[in-house]
Amino acid sequence: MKLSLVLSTHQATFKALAFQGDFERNIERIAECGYDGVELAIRDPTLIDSDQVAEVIEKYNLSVSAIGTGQAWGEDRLSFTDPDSSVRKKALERFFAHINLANSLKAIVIIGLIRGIGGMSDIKKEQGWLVDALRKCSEMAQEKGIRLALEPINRYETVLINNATEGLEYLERVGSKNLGLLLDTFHMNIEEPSIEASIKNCGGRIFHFHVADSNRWYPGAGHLDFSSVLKALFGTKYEGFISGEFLPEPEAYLSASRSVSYLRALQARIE
Ligand code: LER
Ligand code: MN
Repeated sequence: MKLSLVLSTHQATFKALAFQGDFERNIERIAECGYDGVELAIRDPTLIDSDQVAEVIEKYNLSVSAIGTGQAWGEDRLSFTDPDSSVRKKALERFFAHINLANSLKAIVIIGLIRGIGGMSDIKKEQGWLVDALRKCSEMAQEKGIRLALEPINRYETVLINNATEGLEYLERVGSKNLGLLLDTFHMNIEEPSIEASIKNCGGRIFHFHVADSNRWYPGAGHLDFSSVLKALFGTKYEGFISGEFLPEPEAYLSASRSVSYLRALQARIE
């Protein structure tokens, strides 16, 4: 089981991030907690020096599990479904820069809220723009051998792709082998009739996995049955990272290290 933790390279308004602030110090602490990798939430790849980032991550023997792109929406309001075609174009250009960065860091690229929250125009139009953008992104990523992970996100954050079934429908419509799903236990707890059944149903289309408990604290701090969730995930032969995306509560380092101990103890009991 490979564990990673989401780390934002810059200050962000999104709160479910254990660490923010000094980059090297955070990488050091993530390694100390026993993680194998780090998921980098990056608003704009031009704001970072990718060689320097890679050097620091390598120094602490970590790898990059994935690149998160949601801050392009969260901070800059760029989305694939904005009614303004110039904004949609800018969102695609931004995502292409994320793909280029992922190429040098050997990571998956996440499609979360960069798709937009929907409801800004006719829903059919938005769905069409989204399929079109997903095709363009998959095509560009395919050329570089990069995999993309589309994340179903709960209804309180977007009306576009709330659950695993809708996620699978989009994969069908786009039809690219390098486009899969990112399942997040926090969203699944809200939207899926059965988290385990949905994991099983997505099977080999799961490219990345986010963990947070029912209250979006670290796994073990809420009422989700992670033993059963992990069993279902391992049952799909998933070999990717299990990435912690949770609130820094009661404190960043504590939440990060409690998540590792809890998940590793569960894994030992499952095997
Ligand atoms: C991002 O991975 C996520 O889970 C969303 O809740 C971001 O808004
Ligand atoms: Mn997530």
